[in-house]
Amino acid sequence: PEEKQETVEHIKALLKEKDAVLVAHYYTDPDIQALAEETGGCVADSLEMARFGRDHPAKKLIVAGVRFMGETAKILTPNKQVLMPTLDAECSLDLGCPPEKFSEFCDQHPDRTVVVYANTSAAVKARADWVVTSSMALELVDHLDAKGEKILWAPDKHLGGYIARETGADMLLWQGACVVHDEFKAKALKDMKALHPDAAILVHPESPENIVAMADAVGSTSQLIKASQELPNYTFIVATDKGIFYKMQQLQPNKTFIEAPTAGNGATCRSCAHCPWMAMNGLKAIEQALETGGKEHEIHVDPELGEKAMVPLDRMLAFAA
Ligand code: CIZ
Ligand code: SF4
Repeated sequence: PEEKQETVEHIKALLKEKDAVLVAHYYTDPDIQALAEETGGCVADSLEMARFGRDHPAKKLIVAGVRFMGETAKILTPNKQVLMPTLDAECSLDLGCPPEKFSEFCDQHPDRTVVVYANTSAAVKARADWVVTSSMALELVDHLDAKGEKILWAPDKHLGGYIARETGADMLLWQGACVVHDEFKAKALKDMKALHPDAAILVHPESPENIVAMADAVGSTSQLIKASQELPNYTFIVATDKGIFYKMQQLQPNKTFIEAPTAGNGATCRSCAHCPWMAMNGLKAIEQALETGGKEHEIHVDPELGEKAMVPLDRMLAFAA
């Protein structure tokens, strides 16, 4: 704990010295979220992270999250230096949607408007008409559907399926999935609910359909945090990355939050309900990124690709505004 406090103090000093600000996702380690809050940075979902990074005056952004979040920051602010605790923090949705294959898929369906989730590479975004996050995807698809547009959606099949069911839009789905959310199990969730009959179930729509079907509230990370404040329940079973408990518990200290089960027997495990790539972000890595600022930490996006990807990202931010 003493060593941790030293690291925290050192990071605080480095942030000032280097004119840097820490932007952290809700799924990162609680220590990182607390540090971002204490130093005037932000703790948010990927939409809010993008907006905050773009609008903040600091010269450097330290993005604690996974690679697409750092890339998005770089695309939106090419003149800022964007550093990440580690460049190895991937995302199974991004990995499961390689740009060449995706481009072929788009070529086969030229009549469809291409809508991609923010959890994609810069090259996939560059091929898209729209980028969305889970906090505004429903609204945007509803808007496009009302104009009579047919949609090609990538990469998350569960999120895409959820949006198609909710909006009735014609959506052709890329078959990607998140390694974390895909693991929630309906039978075990039913057993858990029987043990906590008064609990409300909160579900991120990257989860399978049978999990979404059991939810009292479905939504993005920020929407689930809001639901945890607004619903009258005192116990919540939460089907998303457990990093989110930091913010939920902070806002509602008298409520109890339980991880939704990921194994068939209802047991939970250390690595379940937590993204292995988000877990690669640590205080030491942040300290090192700030100290060296070097190539092991800096995000680069090919400028030409970045310019193309900026178009649907700007559209996203304008639509969500
Ligand atoms: O699962 C993710 O990566 C999420 C929820 C990202 C986001 O939109 O904040
Ligand atoms: Fe990607 Fe899933 Fe991790 Fe989010 S939780 S970054 S969607 S692998």
